[in-house]
Amino acid sequence: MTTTPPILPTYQAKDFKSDLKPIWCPGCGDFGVVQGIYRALASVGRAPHDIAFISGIGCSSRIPGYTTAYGFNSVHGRALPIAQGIKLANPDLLVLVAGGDGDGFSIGGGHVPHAIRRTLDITYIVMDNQIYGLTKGQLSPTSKRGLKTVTSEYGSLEAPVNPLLYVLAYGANFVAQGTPADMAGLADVIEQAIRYPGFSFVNVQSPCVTFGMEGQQVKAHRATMKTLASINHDPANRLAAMDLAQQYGQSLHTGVFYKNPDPPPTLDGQVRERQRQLAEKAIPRERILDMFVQK
Ligand SMILES: Cc1ncc(C[n+]2csc(CCOP(=O)(O)OP(=O)(O)O)c2C)c(N)n1
Ligand code: SF4
Repeated sequence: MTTTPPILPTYQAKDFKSDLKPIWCPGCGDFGVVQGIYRALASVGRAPHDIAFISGIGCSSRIPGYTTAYGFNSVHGRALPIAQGIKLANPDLLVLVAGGDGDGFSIGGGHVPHAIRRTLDITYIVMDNQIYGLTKGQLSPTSKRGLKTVTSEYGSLEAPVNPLLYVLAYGANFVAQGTPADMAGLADVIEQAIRYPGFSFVNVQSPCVTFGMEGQQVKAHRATMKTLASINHDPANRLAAMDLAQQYGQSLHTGVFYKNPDPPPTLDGQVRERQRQLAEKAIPRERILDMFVQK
């Protein structure tokens, strides 16, 4: 007897769009980022109810509400630890994390190395606009030296954080950059990041047209961006990726900087395996504390 294979549901980008109307300023790069996420999720093909989308606080962190996934617009700088807890509690979920450069590399910067070294299977998308947008234009960790803002009337005296180099230096296994000026390229790197088994990082150059640097607009990226494929970059070469990442702030390279072809085991996978092994030993719950008694 032949069995008919099950018909798997297919999704379109519109299935991930919620009824909530974004309140971002007209022209904000984040409009393009959410479109890129819809497209990537449609290609990955997981149901909206199988996705947990966690963000911090900021204009960009509103993004989960504009999708049909389960969302948590959480606490400034704390999206990564919350997302890791969710993934450990329910490893079957597809877990996405998003927020601004301030959320991720200022107040939340201390969480990034730990998410990288644990390498849970989650995807972190940073909307990097080099400014604090929600709070009306203060210096952010990625603001250029010399930038004049409401908190740096005479120009910033501080050097910016380089998010690409930061995550590569801490050993991230998947690192990419995109821009809403290239929607197909952005959707592609987000899809690759989601499919990568482990912590994956996508930096999106997402202009803040209201408080950001002068002339910073999505259409301006079209003229300056350069795809890594066009310069024959080998994404398996970590040192070459670090070399290119040093051009952050001067050149807009898009595509996959680094993809470790031999991903290490994920923490969620290892915890699940250990739970399985311990379940085989069938240690009664009431005896678990005895294991910690000094011999
Ligand atoms: C603990 C805490 N500190 C400060 C704030 C104020 N605050 C809200 S959003 C934000 C920064 C927003 O910038 P960014 O994360 O880069 O996101 P954007 O708005 O630019 O997308 C700050 C400082 C807060 N909400 N909570
Ligand atoms: S303030 Fe800037 S980051 Fe916030 S919605 Fe407006 S353009 Fe976007």
